[in-house]
Amino acid sequence: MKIYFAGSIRGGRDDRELYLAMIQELKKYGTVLTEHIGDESLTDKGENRSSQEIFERDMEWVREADVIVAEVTTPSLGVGYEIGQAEAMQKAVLCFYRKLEGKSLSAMIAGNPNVTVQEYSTIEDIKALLETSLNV
Ligand code: 6K6
Repeated sequence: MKIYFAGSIRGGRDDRELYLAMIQELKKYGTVLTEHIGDESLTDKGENRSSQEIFERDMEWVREADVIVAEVTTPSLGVGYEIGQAEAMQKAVLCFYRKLEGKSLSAMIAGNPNVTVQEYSTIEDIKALLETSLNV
C-alpha cells in the first residue's frame, strides 16, 4: 500500500514530532511517500526546491497513493488542497484531528462525506485507529 501522509509545513510546524510518530506508525502498513513531513530539518522555511517543483512532485505522489492520511489539527492550505485533490481522484482520505479549546475543524473537512475524520488525543489512539482503518 502506498500512503501519502499530509501535515502542515508553512501552516506551522508545532506538530512536527507528532507527524514523525504517525509516519513511523504508518510505515507498518506500507510505503510512506512523504516521509519528509516529519523531518526536523524541514522548517516552515522549507526544502531547497522551488514551489513549482514541490507542487509537481507532491501531486504526482497523490496520484500514486492508495490512501491519503492527513493530520489536520494545525490548519494548512496545502493539506486542505491535497485532501480536495485526493477526493476528486476518488482516493480514500483519512484525517486525524485533536480537539483544542476555542478551535474547530473546517466544515469543508468535518462536513465532507467523502473524508473520514477521526478525533484523537494521543499517539496511542492513532495506533488503535490505524489498525481498524488500514488493516483491511
Ligand atoms: C518551501 C518553503 C517552505 O516550505 C517549503 C516547501 N516544502 C515542501 N516540501 C514537501 N511538501 C510540501 C512542501 N510544502 C508543502 N508541501 C505539501 O503541502 C506537503 O505534502 C504537506 O502535506 C502540505 C503542507 O502545506 P503547507 O501549506 O502547510 O505548506
